[in-house]
Amino acid sequence: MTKPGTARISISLPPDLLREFDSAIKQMGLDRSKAIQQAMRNFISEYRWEHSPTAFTVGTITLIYHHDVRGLESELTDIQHQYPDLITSSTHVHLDAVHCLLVIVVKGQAKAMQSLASKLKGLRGIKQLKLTGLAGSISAPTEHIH
Ligand code: NI
Repeated sequence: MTKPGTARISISLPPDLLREFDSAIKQMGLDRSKAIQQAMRNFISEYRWEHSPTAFTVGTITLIYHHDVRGLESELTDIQHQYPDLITSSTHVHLDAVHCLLVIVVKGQAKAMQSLASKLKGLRGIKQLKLTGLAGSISAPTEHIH
């Protein structure tokens, strides 16, 4: 899509909500159109993420763990090796003497991401884990075949 064009809409909403919205987007440096577009994309993305487990999506799994828990690092690696097509890259940051941050970038089906995240979450020594999926941001690979 090179020139998407523009559609104009008119909406009704409570004045208080509009005031809060305008105040928030002003702090973010966004105009109403840009802010509503982002909000709509997030809304759609969230819906698809929850209702289309087979949808093609991108996301990240971010976790903080204790690196000195025996066997944990090798279990983390073993589990990631079960998802070679899903994982595109990962970054490891040594946070302090005992904590590590691992960010895994994933691309594929939502249900595969959820499966990977839940396997990692179950390991002893994981302090926090967050899966963020951004459904609808990109096309599934098969759609690129003409
Ligand atoms: Ni580390």
